[in-house]
Amino acid sequence: MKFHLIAALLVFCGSAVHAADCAVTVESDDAMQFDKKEIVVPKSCKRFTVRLKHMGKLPKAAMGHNWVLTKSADAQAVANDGISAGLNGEFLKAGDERVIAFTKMIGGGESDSVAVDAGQLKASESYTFFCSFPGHASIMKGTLKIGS
Ligand SMILES: [Cu+2]
Repeated sequence: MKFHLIAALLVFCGSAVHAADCAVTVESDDAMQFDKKEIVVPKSCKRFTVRLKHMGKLPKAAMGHNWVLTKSADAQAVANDGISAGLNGEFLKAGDERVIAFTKMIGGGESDSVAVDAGQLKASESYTFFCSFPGHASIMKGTLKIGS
């Protein structure tokens, strides 16, 4: 069992040297900020993993953050429609098809990650990531695009 795990790690590390980095870590805090305004997904990535970390101390009921990806044209409406879903509903309308990917809502000291199906993203489209906690999206937002 142990041998297989080590072998798998070696294969993973070996290929990672040549492959594009198909993951990013986004940090958030008690000051309602993401540490990134732009994320570029390498064109060669089929899956792109976003890890969201909350570096603050406040609980999610007071300063919750999530990472939601939509087309830029949909971002504001998705944020508005999510308010009535409440904290238990991740501040996202249930089954909202405009949402491409999202992490759960987290509080201080917590983290979550989500794998984005990068194959469905278009280089010609404008994508926006944001936090859907009420009032946060106006500050906690950025753009995501496909790299060359
Ligand atoms: Cu937030």
